Amino acid sequence: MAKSKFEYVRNFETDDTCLRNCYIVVRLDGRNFHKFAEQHKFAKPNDDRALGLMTRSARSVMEELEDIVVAYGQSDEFSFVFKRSSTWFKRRASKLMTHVASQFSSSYVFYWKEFFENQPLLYPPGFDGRVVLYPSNRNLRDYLSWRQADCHINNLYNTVFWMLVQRKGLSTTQAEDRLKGTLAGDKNEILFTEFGINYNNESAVHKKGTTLIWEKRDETVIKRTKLPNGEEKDMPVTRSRRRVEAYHCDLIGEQFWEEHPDILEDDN
Ligand code: DGT
Ligand code: MG
Ligand code: MG
Ligand code: MG
Ligand code: MG
Repeated sequence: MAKSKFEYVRNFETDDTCLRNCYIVVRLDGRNFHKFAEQHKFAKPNDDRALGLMTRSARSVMEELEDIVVAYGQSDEFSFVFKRSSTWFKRRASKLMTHVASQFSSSYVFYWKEFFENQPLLYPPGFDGRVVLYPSNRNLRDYLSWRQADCHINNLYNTVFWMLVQRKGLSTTQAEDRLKGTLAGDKNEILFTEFGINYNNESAVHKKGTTLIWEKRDETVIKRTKLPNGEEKDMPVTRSRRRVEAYHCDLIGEQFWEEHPDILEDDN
């Protein structure tokens, strides 16, 4: 095809190919969700409808896009990890990030009603995205550990904070002052002695966030099958199906990675 004289403008595009052999992580975060949560009356500190919708949207990202091996979400954020050897969109950072962000955002709106039956969506939410490359399994695991530690720290803080406000009637400023300088142990102690709450028994989704991975499951369906003698018969047929499974488990220790050895590719 003949080139037009305008064709040269293509050379202004910059190369944003992600370095080979690295895990590509795309992290999305809700834009100004402090306000979004207020306006849509999210429960405090954790709204299970909101968390469910985040997870549903992340599932759609994994199912619709290629090569995402694990995703981790908490609060208004979700991280998506592309497999090391992915060549999807020639590893172009902008393509990967924008596909993730747009698929997630449209899903968030599309599935809104399934989670918020009586709460209308008041305005279109947005999500920012960033791409980070991790060259080793250790770095990638430390990245996920960092996000999960963040989930834990915030959830412990928010759980005590809202107990002090909602149950004890403290103002938000008073609750802030009360918690200033406290360590995790102090917060656990306040929860236990003042509210009879053992933090360990709080729900796993709130403490650990949500991890999505692909799993193979055998699925048996009954199928009408033609026998060699021409007769038809209902026969069970078992197929191995890949589906996205959600976990609310610890990612920091070894166990999860030992139980799911297919997520990471060997370092070398
Ligand atoms: P950004 O990300 O810089 O545009 O600003 P924000 O406001 O999204 O800040 P961020 O992402 O650091 O913090 C997340 C906000 O979302 C935080 O203010 C609390 C809110 N949020 C997230 N999940 C829940 C929830 O389940 N319940 C409530 N009440 N709020 C939530
Ligand atoms: Mg922020
Ligand atoms: Mg945010
Ligand atoms: Mg956030
Ligand atoms: Mg196109």
